Amino acid sequence: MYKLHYSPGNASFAPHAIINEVGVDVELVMVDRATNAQKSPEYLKINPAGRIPTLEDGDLVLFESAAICLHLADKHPEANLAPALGTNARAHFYKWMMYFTNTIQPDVLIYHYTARYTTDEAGVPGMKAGAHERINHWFDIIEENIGTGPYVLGDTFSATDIYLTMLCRWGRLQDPKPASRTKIGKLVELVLARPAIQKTIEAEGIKGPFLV
Ligand SMILES: N[C@@H](CCC(=O)N[C@@H](CS)C(=O)NCC(=O)O)C(=O)O
Repeated sequence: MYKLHYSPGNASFAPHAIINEVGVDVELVMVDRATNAQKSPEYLKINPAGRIPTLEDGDLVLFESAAICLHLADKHPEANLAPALGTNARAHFYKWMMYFTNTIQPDVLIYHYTARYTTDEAGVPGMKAGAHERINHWFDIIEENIGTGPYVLGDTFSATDIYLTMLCRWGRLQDPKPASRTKIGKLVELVLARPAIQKTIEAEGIKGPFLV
């Protein structure tokens, strides 16, 4: 049984959805962001970065959402959430996971938490506008480079599709919305139709349209 420290719709969403895709039991521990529980001394012992999520898997305590996703995909090969090691498909899988977590995610964080990234309050609107532009460009790159789909890796569903769907939710305030792009929109629709994803949305208590 896994223990996942989460907050609804946060970076814990992808690991949570993967756990549900795999079909194993999970104990969900809500991290109360209203009280900044992610910065409490107790939580910092398992996640020194003070961020959500953290996964406990027996003796293993893991932070960083993408790392948790990769670990879960590796641990449950029967769920086919990652292509075989050493294949070209696996290389593309790594590329997209890193692109999502390393290129898009930091700009989404800058967009949502702009004031944290500067000591110059007057520069906040400009920084936010810059992040907005870059995020749109990053999503355009996905749209133009994921091939014929319907998934990130072609006709095979993988953990990358779940991660991208989570990023589309975070980017829903963008103009245009990430999922308004043809291929991304179709992909996200397929992901959201999956029972495991619906189960995750329900378990996290996410109300209303996922992408609006
Ligand atoms: N690189 C980290 C970032 C996680 C992250 O930024 N989580 C946000 C929620 S989506 C968070 O913990 N925010 C609260 C805070 O930074 O205090 C990961 O992917 O796990």
